[in-house]
Amino acid sequence: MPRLPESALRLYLVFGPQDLAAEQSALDLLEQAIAGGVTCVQWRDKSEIADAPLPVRLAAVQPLHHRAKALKVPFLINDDVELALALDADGVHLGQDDMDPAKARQRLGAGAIIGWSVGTAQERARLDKLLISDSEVVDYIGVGPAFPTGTKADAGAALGAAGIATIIDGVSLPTVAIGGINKNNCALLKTTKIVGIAVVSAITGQTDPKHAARQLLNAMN
Ligand code: TZP
Ligand code: MG
Repeated sequence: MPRLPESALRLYLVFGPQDLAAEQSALDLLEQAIAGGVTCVQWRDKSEIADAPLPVRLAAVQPLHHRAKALKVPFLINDDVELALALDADGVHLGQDDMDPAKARQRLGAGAIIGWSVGTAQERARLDKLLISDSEVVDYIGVGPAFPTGTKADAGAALGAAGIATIIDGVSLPTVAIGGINKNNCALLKTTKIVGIAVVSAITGQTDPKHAARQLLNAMN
């Protein structure tokens, strides 16, 4: 039994305080996005709160986790394994420079969902090596940036659909693409084996996040 059904990776919202407009509440955004069809949520805090003590980080995210749980949408934490543990979140998403996935698996236990970012041939080789030692350590991978993005300054060069297809060729794990994905370009990724898309600004940057989520799903179908 996979910890996360592939269907939950169909439309994956990634966001944090830094992605919200001045008058936008994180809870409202989360509710709107899920109402529009978002299937998984990742809290990616790149604001000053990320450097605050655990109780402060916990207080910022607890209402969101609570609501996502009530709505039966998996809720993951970017990078911050201690926060995920304290929150009893569904799991974590780790970058290449974050905690090693094998160590995170030890900390979080067998039930936690662990996602890992893979964006280059070297990182793919690191994934293959990890899966040889333990095929169950990671549940899904995030590959990107698919297209140019203004959301992550150090995202690297856009891979395009062809670059993504090359990196995930033969990979045994479900994959989501991330980076610069919007309703106009997401269909270009249908030629690849991705099971879903992860987005920040295509939902957070829209005046109607619910409608934006619906449009993304429509464009993928
Ligand atoms: N990882 C790779 S690109 C990216 C992350 C977190 C940012 C994606 O943001 P957007 O607004 O969907 O391009
Ligand atoms: Mg990181």
